[in-house]
Amino acid sequence: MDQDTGILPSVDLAAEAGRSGFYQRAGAQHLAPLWRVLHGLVTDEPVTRCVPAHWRYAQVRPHLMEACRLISTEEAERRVLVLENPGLPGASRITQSLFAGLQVILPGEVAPAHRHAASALRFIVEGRDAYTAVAGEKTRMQPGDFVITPSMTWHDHGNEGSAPMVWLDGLDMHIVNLLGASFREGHPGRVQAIERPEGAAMAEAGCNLLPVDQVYGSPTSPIFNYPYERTREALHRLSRFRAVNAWHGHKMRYVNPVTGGWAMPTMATWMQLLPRGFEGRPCRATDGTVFVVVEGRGTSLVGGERFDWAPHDIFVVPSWVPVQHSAQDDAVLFSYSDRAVQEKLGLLREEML
Ligand code: 1HN
Repeated sequence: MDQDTGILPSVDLAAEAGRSGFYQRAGAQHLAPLWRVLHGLVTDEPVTRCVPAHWRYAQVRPHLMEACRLISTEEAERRVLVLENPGLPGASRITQSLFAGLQVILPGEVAPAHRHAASALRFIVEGRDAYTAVAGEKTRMQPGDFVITPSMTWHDHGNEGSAPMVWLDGLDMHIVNLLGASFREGHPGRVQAIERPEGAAMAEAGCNLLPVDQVYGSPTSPIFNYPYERTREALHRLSRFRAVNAWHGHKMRYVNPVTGGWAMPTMATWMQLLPRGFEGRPCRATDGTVFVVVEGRGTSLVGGERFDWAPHDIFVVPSWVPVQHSAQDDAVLFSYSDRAVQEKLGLLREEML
């Protein structure tokens, strides 16, 4: 098979010249021969141009700070540097299906309110006390927090702290766009009205209790900030009594407390603790996955590549590429992928090697 065209091996290439007139005449009627593209459309195994990649935060950060000197949040709407997969330049993709970017907001700045069909996750990298407001409620964000903006909810951000705030934005707009389902609206005001006290969502749904008179219609978790303080404590407590998983260390998934399913309908999210000296076994899965290093140092072998990572680094494991983690210190990794979609469609495959 020709890797680029997907032409079938059974097709006689010498005979193809004699068919070119037919291809032209059929093409004029917007008809094309499947046998020239079939194996590129339906591949034996996952084929993606997405490659393993690693962004060292020490090398990324100066560019974020330079962007702050060059453009305001007002002008940019969102001051984000896109993490472009090197195999997919210009596509605003970190995996085949997902977006990742690093957003920076300076003290006193506001990122104006808007809403869109794409869902977003924020994973806080550095800084303290910037807020995001989602559907009428504010939450202040701290490093390691996992924050959700559900589809079509108004959201604006502001930095009321004293230092630049940086977070990773993960979005599913490529999935939304694939389906032709994109909508976006700017808010008539610069920021939305705040209608609920800070902490309301956590009180309603974050304590293993749900109000008896609440009806849940959204496929997204009602918790929109999963604070690192609580996540970290859960992982460390778990690690004291529970056997370590040979592939993942101590790995937990973020759940929607209403359904027990993923916190978001499209993007699956996890946090894992790799105890000091952990030497993981390799595994692979069909969901290309983005990792953010929260704490500690370690190494991940991704296909043939070796990534030696440190706090705030980001790396990506493409679909079906084996990955194997090891940790020098107690290390904590956040990750997200399109697994929530793949599971719903019955497409997910995973191999523990
Ligand atoms: C967006 O709305 C945000 O709201 C961040 O902070 C990144 C990347 C692409 C499209 C929309 C935000 C985004 C985005």
